[in-house]
Amino acid sequence: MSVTACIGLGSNQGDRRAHLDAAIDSLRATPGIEHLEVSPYLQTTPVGGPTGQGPFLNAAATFQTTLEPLALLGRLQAIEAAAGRVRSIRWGERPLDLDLLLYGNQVIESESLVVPHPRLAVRRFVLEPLVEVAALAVDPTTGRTVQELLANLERTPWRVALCGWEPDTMSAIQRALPSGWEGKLFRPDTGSWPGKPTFLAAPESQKRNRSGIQKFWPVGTPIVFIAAPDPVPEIVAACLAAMPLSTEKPVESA
Ligand code: A4P
Ligand code: MG
Repeated sequence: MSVTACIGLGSNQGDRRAHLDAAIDSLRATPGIEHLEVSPYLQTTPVGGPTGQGPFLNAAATFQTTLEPLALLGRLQAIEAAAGRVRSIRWGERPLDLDLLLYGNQVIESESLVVPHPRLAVRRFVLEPLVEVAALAVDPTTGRTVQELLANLERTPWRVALCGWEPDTMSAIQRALPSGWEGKLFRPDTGSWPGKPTFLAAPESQKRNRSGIQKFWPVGTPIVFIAAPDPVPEIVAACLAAMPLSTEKPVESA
């Protein structure tokens, strides 16, 4: 059966345009990949990783594929290797990075593959090209379309509600907040935040809490930070992953 997949492409080493062009050619020539559409290439400032890296050229592509997710990842990694990619420093310079962003509406969490890509929702350098080829594709972990995720990056969250009961939990979450955020304590057992939805705040499993985050993350309203007492680190990570922390802007289009 054929599935619509979306990938992100990036290069900040060597002849960046040639690396992206070659990757697109290799994908088009791959059996089991059809109807490939590619976005314009955007020059972007590096996010994370060692300082002193050159700017990236980023792009996105969407296609129909009959390859299973792991087979597709293997193909992407083979194309990266052919471009001379050697994995050393995380987020270091690379001639070619190919990330599987979306694979239909599947949620995959295995050791070697996490789909949707865990940082999809917070990365302008991914969403900006992706919106050009897959504006209406839905991220199954948030239920939001790519264009909604991108619009979400334009909003500056102005308030964060911390839910929970145990002081340790509260301080762990407060420590995890990026600087410049206003964190307020919200006690789900004593009332709701004015103008905010009522929270799902029971100390349920992580999955349940993730769906709570998604449910109470309406597009166009301030972000609500939801956490319950356990397991704290996973929930904090899930919350952070759902929030638009990215402020990076492309420096120019190329
Ligand atoms: N892996 C798990 N899920 C996936 C997936 N959905 N797609 C595993 C691809 N790979 C996935 O990836 C590390 C491991 O992740 C792989 O072995 C694979 O099994 P990697 O490509 O070796 O390492 P990486 O790319 O350095 O790490 P990562 O975590 O994928 O980095 P990101 O989050 O993709 O960030 N700034 C700008 N402006 N433009 C960029 O393109 N890219 C990064 C990389 C950082 N900053 C950037 C850019
Ligand atoms: Mg990668």
